[in-house]
Amino acid sequence: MKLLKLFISIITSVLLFANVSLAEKWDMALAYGAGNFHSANATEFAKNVTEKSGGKLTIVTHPGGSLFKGGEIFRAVRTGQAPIGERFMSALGKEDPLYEIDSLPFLASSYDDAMKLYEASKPYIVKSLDEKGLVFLYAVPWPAQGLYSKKQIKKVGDLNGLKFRAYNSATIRIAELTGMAPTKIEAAEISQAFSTGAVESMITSPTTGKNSKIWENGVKYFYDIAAWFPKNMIIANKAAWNKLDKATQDLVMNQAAIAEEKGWELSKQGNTGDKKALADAGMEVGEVNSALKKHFEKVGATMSEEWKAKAGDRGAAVLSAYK
Ligand code: PCA
Repeated sequence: MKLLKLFISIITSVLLFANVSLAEKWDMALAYGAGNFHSANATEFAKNVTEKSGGKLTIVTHPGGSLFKGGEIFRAVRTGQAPIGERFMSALGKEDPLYEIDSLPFLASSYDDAMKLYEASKPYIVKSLDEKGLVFLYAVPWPAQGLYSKKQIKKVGDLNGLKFRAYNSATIRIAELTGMAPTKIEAAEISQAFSTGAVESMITSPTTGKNSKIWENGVKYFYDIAAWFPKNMIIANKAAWNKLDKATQDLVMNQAAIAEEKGWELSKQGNTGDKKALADAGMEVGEVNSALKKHFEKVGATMSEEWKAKAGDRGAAVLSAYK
């Protein structure tokens, strides 16, 4: 009898221990506000994984940079301070120029091309992340990037000297090549930067303009140049990943694929809906004239050459797979 009791107690502790070690909780770092479609989509992904994992993995999202700011998320996930997070891929050019491919102006200026470019670059990006101890889960583009300005832009010279809000090296380079004065500012600080007069123009999606109620900060013009479709990517720390059993890893990957498809769809909806929202709020939404368009295309061509020189053989391989 004594032996039986001992046996039961050992089995119970082993089971309890096993249960504890199998139940993981992941805090997910998101840079953009809770109302943004990327954050909403990630929250849905987290909820689905949590519900379907049978208690093995709980993912809790922290939008709006509340756990880590956008600029800190890549390192936080890499070092395991956050097991999972979302990062704007093309801000990571210093880590690997391949991550910048979706911010090269006019390389892909439709959703179909953006998807082709994604497919061509994905194997290299997944491998590069893997080498840094990261597991790639999914990526979703922002709507087409357009030019916002407080002043009307009628000719190339109107860009000269404009205080320009940049979000990565590519947008800084565009500013340099068009005579604007760039300052890097996180999406969360856009409204403040425009209202204080720190900046007066930027290139970003209709979504980010809408989310920051940009019309309330003196910005009157949106030029739909559809220059590129930059992506956010969701990455996990590999050590955290390796703690999950195979079934849970499969579940996460399946839900990631579902979230990716939904995210692209939401992005497409935002690409039309959010432009309409800018117009409804009283902004002038239109195109740039052909001289300006040519000017931006020239800038894009210069940047492509510069990028090719940085990205070497892997860059060339992606571009030839894309074309
Ligand atoms: N919004 C983000 C990145 C690209 C976009 O459309 C931003 O402006 O920071």
